[in-house]
Amino acid sequence: PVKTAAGTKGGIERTFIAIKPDGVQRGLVAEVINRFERKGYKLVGIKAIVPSKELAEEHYGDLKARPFYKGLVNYMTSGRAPVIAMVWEGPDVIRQGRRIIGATNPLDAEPGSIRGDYTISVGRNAIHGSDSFESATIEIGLWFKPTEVFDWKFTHEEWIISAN
Ligand code: IDP
Ligand code: MG
Repeated sequence: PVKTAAGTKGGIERTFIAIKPDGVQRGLVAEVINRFERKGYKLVGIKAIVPSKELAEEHYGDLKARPFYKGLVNYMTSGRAPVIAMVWEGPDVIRQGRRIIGATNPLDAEPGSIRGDYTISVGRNAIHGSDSFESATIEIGLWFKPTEVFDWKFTHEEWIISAN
């Protein structure tokens, strides 16, 4: 396939997707992976991790001033279930990933999206996805070492991504 620059429409991108502890408790790991996999996106990194307070605080650094920030960090770091951290790759995967996930508040999320189908509460919305090329780059770097992200090709890539 032609490699359009990441961050431009149709470009091959990588995004950070994380199943939050409530999503793991709810048994949604396979369901989330299936929705990205069946679309044609490529899993290039995955691990279970209980994030440190520092990692969770940095990940959600832009929300520091919000009243729910402390609860959000506690929810991510409690260890009552790990976070399933993933990197997914493919054309427009950052924006498409947000569509697959659905709106932040599950009550606004479309049926057919993960949050729309499985969740009710904004404080228990099961999944995270990077919201821009910039945040995807930062978040992948925060959660993954370079050696934990893999360059690989589908043997049938030409049947998923056309050159034009
Ligand atoms: P996003 O996850 O859709 O990108 P953000 O606005 O970046 O949404 O918020 C990050 C996370 O913070 C949300 O997914 C949710 O878990 C939590 N959050 C956002 N707003 C609220 C709220 O009003 N109450 C409780 N938690 C919230
Ligand atoms: Mg966000």
